[in-house]
Amino acid sequence: MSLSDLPILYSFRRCPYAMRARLAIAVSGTACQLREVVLRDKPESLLQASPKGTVPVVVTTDGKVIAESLDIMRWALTRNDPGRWLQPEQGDASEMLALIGYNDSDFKRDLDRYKYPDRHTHQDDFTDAADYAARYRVSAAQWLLELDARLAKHGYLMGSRPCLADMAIAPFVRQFAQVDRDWFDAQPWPALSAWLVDWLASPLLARIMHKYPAWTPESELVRFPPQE
Ligand SMILES: N[C@@H](CCC(=O)N[C@@H](CS)C(=O)NCC(=O)O)C(=O)O
Repeated sequence: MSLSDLPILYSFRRCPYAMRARLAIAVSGTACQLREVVLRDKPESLLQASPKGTVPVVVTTDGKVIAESLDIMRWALTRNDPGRWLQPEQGDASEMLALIGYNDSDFKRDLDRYKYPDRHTHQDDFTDAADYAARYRVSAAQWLLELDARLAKHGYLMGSRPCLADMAIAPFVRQFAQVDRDWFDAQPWPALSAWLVDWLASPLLARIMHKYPAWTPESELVRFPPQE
């Protein structure tokens, strides 16, 4: 099959939503043509496919547009799920989706306010950005301690092997840890730290973090996942 016949994946390397989509696409071995996007200069074809203009977006071979990262993960894993990410070893799919739901709402809120307090203080009538960041870091840390307790039991969020929740959440914990790595490493969450370190060192992550030039309509087609 030629590259131009493959589903199109609009992505941005460091976006945690795009990272989780690429993790699922790579593990499922679903070949796509990758279009690396510059967020401040989005391609017209992306905006036509998905006017909300977020990444990741998949346009399937029959023209269906999937514009939510979790839906892209499910699409890829429904085709092929060699690690059984859709079936957690412990608990069930609704518990897994609840964990991801908390990540995508409350934890993401805390993460954004901790990472970029200056962008948000005005919304909450706060004047001191450092105080503001600290407040949201406390809120985020409460949840991360809960994740640590889960991870301490079996190594992964829902058992002894990774599932969708691990892969959907890890890119956001990575971002949180990067804000102040020394502070993160000093917290009483050894199982969380070990889980993150392990994921950061994984060959799968290396595969999905390959750097590609920004796509333009004139670009050569790029296959994702890269050949092993
Ligand atoms: N709910 C969406 C969120 C995706 C999202 O917000 N992506 C960010 C990049 S990390 C984005 O595209 N933002 C639009 C922009 O910055 O213009 C998903 O899960 O795919």
